[in-house]
Amino acid sequence: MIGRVIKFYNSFFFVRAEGKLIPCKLRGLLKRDKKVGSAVCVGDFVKISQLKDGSGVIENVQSRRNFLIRPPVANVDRVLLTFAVDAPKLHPLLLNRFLVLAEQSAIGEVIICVNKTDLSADENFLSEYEPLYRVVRVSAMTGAGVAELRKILSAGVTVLAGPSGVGKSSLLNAVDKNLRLKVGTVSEKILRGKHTTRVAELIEYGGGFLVDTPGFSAVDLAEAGLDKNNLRHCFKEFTEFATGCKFRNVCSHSHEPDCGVKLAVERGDIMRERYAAYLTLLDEVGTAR
Ligand SMILES: Nc1nc2c(ncn2[C@@H]2O[C@H](COP(=O)(O)OP(=O)(O)OP(=O)(O)O)[C@@H](O)[C@H]2O)c(=O)[nH]1
Ligand SMILES: [Mg+2]
Ligand SMILES: [Zn+2]
Repeated sequence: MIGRVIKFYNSFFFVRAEGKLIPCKLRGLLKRDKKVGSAVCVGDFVKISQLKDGSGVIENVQSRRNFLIRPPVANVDRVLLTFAVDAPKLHPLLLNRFLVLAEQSAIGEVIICVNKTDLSADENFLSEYEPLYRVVRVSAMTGAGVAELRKILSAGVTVLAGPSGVGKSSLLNAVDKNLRLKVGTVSEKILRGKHTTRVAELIEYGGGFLVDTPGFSAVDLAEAGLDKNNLRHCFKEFTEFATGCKFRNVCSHSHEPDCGVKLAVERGDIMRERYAAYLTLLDEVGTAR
C-alpha cells in the first residue's frame, strides 16, 4: 500500500496509510544508500508492505514534487515564512534569503507571515512586498489574523520557517490549542546544538499537515544548490525585464551594460531593496567577474 511518512522516531519511519499509523523500517536496499536521511524523509509518499506484527517495510519512495532542504521535508505545498515586526526585528536581507530558498526549493505557494503585530502598529510593514507575495499579519498573543491563518493551513503540507523567536510555535498553538508545542527557545537550542540533521514532523491539522521548525538564521545558499547562474531565477519579478538585457539569458544583472533589470530598478519598476539583496546574495554565491 501507499502511505506518507509523517515522522522519524526511534529509528522507525511512521507512515500514515489507510487510516493507520504504521512504524516502518527501510528495505535493505534503501538502507545501503549512504545518505539514509535523504533516501526517505518526512513528506515522502512510500510503498510499504506490512508484516505480521503490524509494523511495515518501506519498499520504495515515489519521486518528489519538491524538497525543502532545511528542515528536510518532501512534497511541500506551501511555506509560511514567519517573521516578527519586532523582537526580533526583521531585516530585508534575511527576508530575501528565506524567499530565495523557498523559490529555489520550488515550493508552489510562498506566504510571508508577520507576527507580533501587537508590538507595533506599523500597518505598512512589508506592504512593498505585497505585489510579489501574499502577506498575512497576525498576533499569536491577541489572536489577530489567526482565523485567516487557520484557513491557509487547513489543506496541504505547510512548513513554518523563519528565524528563532519570531513565534512560529506560538502561532501554531494559537491555531490549535491542542498542539501544545514548546514555546521559548530552550528545547530548540538543544536540537540545534546536538543534531546536524534536524528532524521535522508532519503534524496533522484539518485536512492537511503542519511542520513546525526550529528557527535558524543562516543557511548556506550553495548548499541549497544556488550559484551565480540560477540565483536570478529566484527573483521572480526580474523575469519580465530580463528580456530587455543585451546579453539575454546570460546577463547576471550586475556589471553588464544595457541591462533590462538595472533599468527597471532605475525606473522604480523593481524594488531597490530586492535588487540590493540580489547583489549581496550574488556576491555570496560567487559573483561573475
Ligand atoms: N508580543 C508577542 N510575543 C509573542 C507573540 N508570539 C510569540 N511571542 C513570544 O515570542 C517568544 C518566542 O516564541 P516561540 O513561539 O517559541 O518562537 P519560535 O519562532 O517557535 O522560536 P524557535 O522555536 O526558537 O524557532 C516567546 O516568548 C513568545 O511568548 C506575539 O504575537 N506577540
Ligand atoms: Mg519553535
Ligand atoms: Zn540584465
